[in-house]
Amino acid sequence: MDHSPEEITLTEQVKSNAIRYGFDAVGVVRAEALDAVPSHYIAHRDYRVWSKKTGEYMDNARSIIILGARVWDNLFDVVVKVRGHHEYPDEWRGRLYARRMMRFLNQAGYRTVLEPDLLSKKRMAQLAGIGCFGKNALIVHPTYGPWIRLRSILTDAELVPDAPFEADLCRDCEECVKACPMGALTPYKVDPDKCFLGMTWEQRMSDEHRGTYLEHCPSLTENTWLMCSTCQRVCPIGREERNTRTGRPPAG
Ligand code: B12
Ligand code: SF4
Ligand code: SF4
Repeated sequence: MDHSPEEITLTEQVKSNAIRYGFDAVGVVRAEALDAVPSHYIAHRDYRVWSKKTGEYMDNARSIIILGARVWDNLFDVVVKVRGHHEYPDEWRGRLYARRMMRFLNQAGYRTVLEPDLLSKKRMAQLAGIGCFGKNALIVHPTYGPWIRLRSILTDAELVPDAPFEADLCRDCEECVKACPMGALTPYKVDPDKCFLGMTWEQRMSDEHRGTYLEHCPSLTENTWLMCSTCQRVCPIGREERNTRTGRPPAG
């Protein structure tokens, strides 16, 4: 499909702004291309539903901007207990960056929907060329490995789409599958009933799992702890890049 000079310029602006606003990766998918993927079942702790189509979030949606933010520190995998429910500070960060992008598009006259949650972000990221679908069932970026978190914006702006990511970066590696303490991974698939993240608190703290759970999801303060990231830690892709952020130098 041919794109007008205005669409090409707008896409370039969206991409350079994404980096300026705080993201580390950005890609574009046509709404039509995502809708062409058959719906799938989403099994989450809090809901079990079928994925939706873009039209259920916006009339005449044209494009999806998928945005990746690197997670190079344990801080980004923190969960906070807030008045009986759980919140994820890294999500606050990603949404803050994404709102900057929405403001830019809204001021240019386009409509936007932040985080249409029942559209597959992993599928968007693969279709937008951000990375491959790994054996850990996560998107693996060629430089950052699985250490990115995804945010998305649906818009009626016509943008130039990226080419899908076709290569399989995993090849014959299976480190994540072997490392999962719950046996939740088979290549390219996670069993949400076995993964710690998909379990209820009661299941995690049962006599059967408590010890392993506390080892892989250690507490930080009275109300915060880390999500399990064992299947990401063993991944050779992006490990070096993660280690380049060294933090504060030692005193003296
Ligand atoms: C539900 C959910 C879970 C469930 C798992 C359900 C599942 N089967 O994926 C639970 C609670 C267990 C979970 C755990 C985690 N999650 Co989660 N989760 C989600 C959520 C909300 C929906 C995912 C979903 O729809 N799953 C259902 C499956 C069937 O859908 P899907 O995998 O997207 O569907 C497509 C692919 O499976 C594809 N496909 C299937 N096989 C293959 C094979 C190949 C080769 C290809 C190309 C494609 C392909 O086809 C499907 C249709 O298009 C997304 C956010 C979102 N709204 O998308 C985050 C999300 C996927 N989670 C994420 C993360 C980081 C995690 C955790 C690491 C926890 C954490 N620290 O946040 C763990 C990792 C567990 C693991 N190894 O997968 C990130 C992934 C980032 C990345 N790099 O990919 C997301 C995108 C959240 C975010 N905003 O960044 N999660
Ligand atoms: S997050 Fe932990 S429990 Fe879940 S699949 Fe990865 S290693 Fe297994
Ligand atoms: S650990 Fe190996 S198999 Fe798993 S996602 Fe990384 S490269 Fe792929």
